[in-house]
Amino acid sequence: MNNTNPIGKVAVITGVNGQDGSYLADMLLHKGYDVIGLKRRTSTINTSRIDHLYDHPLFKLHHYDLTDGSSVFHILEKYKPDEFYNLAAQSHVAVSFEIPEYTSSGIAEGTLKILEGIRTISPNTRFYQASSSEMFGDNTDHNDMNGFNERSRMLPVSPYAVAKLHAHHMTRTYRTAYGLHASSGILFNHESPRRGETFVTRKITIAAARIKLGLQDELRLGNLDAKRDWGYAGDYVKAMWLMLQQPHADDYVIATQETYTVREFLDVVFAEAGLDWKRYVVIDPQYFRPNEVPFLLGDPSKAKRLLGWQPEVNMKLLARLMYKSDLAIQTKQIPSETVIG
Ligand code: NAP
Ligand code: G4F
Repeated sequence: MNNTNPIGKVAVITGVNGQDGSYLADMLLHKGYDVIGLKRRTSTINTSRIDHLYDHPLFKLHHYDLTDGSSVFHILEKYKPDEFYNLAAQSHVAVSFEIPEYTSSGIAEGTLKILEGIRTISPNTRFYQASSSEMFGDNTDHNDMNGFNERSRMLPVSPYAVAKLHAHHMTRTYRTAYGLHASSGILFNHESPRRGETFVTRKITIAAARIKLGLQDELRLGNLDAKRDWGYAGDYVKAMWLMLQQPHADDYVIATQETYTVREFLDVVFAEAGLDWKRYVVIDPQYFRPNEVPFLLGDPSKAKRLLGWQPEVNMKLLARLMYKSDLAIQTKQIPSETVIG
């Protein structure tokens, strides 16, 4: 497509300005791909995660919306990409209870529109679907001692998770019915300094940094007992790419196989800050959800065996690196003479 493209491969990424989209774009550009990033139109600019890519000769940005099938058809016609990564979603579980129809149609029907487009316009395009560990839902009566795997029961308990399960099965259906190279990554929670600011990890690391700097004096949170298998987004985008390099498409769990409570995440971050979180955290009922997923632990054995993938960053390292990043960001926002501690 581009004379300067060293490997002659084209990848499309929906949700390119999101956390994962930005890491995946960085990685694919580094490998020499032409990257076609798709983002929705917003009234204010929200491209901070990809601003560093604007002048990259292999990077192009187009407007698109999950709810607009014509936009994806045009992209498929124009580029006939080698790989298509579907990362766009209203990805906040709690918000999905407030806007269930929008969340659901974007994820479920939006994914179907892409699969139909690939089937009819560009059937050799390899497809990646961003499936989620949230699909396992409230599954605690099932004793998957090593964690949930690709065959574990799925019992989603949020509009977000139900829609993701729809898209997950649709991806498998297009694989088996039409022979598309369509894979799903069942990714457990993954975080980074680029994580959205309303997810619990980033909310905690920003608050700890601001409390340390005297800019904030409390942190309002919901359920501290929920357990999550938290990994690093930079590790997880490598798994997405590996899935599309396999001779056959399939589904893979991507996780660290370690689980911690929100409380334990607080312990690590506030210890790094030299603070006691119990002095600052206020439990606020507004952050409890109509349904909760109490426990997530993933078993990534299949990905280790078949993709050669394994995580390099564990929760404790991740929490510390996110805190340090937020401390640096928050420090820049105040005059240096007022910094304390
Ligand atoms: P994220 O930071 O919230 O990014 C989501 C992206 O989707 C953003 O670019 C967002 O655009 C875009 N988007 C939302 N609604 C859209 C619409 N109607 N049309 C087009 N684009 C839309 O999420 P992430 O953490 O990178 O996650 C990437 C994908 O993996 C998501 O599908 C998520 O559900 C899934 N996933 C994430 C995790 C995790 O722990 N991070 C785990 C499992 C699965 P705006 O910036 O304009 O909102
Ligand atoms: O950070 P969270 O909002 O992530 P959640 O709900 O696990 O979803 C994330 O991971 C999924 C994969 O399993 C993705 F599919 C999804 O797109 C998203 O990336 O909440 C984590 C836990 C929950 O149990 C929540 O109830 O933290 C608890 N929590 C407690 N206080 C809070 C808060 N969560 C948020 N967002 N804000 C709070 O104040």
